[in-house]
Amino acid sequence: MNLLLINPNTTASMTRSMAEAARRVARPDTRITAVQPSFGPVSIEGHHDEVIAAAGVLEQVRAAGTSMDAVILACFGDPGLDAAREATEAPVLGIAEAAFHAASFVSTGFSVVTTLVRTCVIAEHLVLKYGYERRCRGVHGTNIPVLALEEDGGLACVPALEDACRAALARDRSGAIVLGCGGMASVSAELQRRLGVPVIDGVAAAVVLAEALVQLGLRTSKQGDYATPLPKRYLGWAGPLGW
Ligand code: 5HY
Repeated sequence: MNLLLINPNTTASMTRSMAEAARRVARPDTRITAVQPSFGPVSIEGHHDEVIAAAGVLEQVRAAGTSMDAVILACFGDPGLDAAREATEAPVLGIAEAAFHAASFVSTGFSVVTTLVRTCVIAEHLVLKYGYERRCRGVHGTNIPVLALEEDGGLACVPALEDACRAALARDRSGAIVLGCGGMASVSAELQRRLGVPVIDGVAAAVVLAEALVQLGLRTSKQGDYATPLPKRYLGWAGPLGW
């Protein structure tokens, strides 16, 4: 199968490191194409970044056309997820939603450990949107900037992440950790080794869940709100995103 991994920010090295994490868990016959938008923020750390990144997601979904069997949005805010599902029949998975699903299979309650404290509300909104308020026991920021995770594979951030995870597990009495950034994919195995509890990386979770949906022959419904957008002109720089 053909899997499109979209990094909604515009940092190519982060696209590459998430593609590596995806290929580590993908089936041998899964071909992963990793892309990022031609415009937008180098990292997504707030509402303003997210809105522009969502348009970048739509640019890449439209560019892929019908060539992909599934699409992954590799940013923990799942920017543009619903709009992307309108734009294609292929299943579209956000790494936050995928991680919440995976965590709920292995724990009665999980904690999210993420980057800047200011982004915690974005994760909390997704917990409510996806109906995980009874399983997510807390969202915790570390004030580690997204791009700090790009330096030497994020290893320098592991001690601070480990401390934040231990504090979250104790405070929330939770049984698993969901990592709140695609850039943490490269350190999830090391954190799980150190913590001894399930540590869920949304990039890996989204890959295997996407493969499962394709294997089940499931595609995004075109009945109702995920129906293809109505024919409409978009003006200005958004012109190419019109229908
Ligand atoms: C992410 N930002 O996964 C989110 C993490 C965050 O550029 N990739 C980003 O802080 O919300």
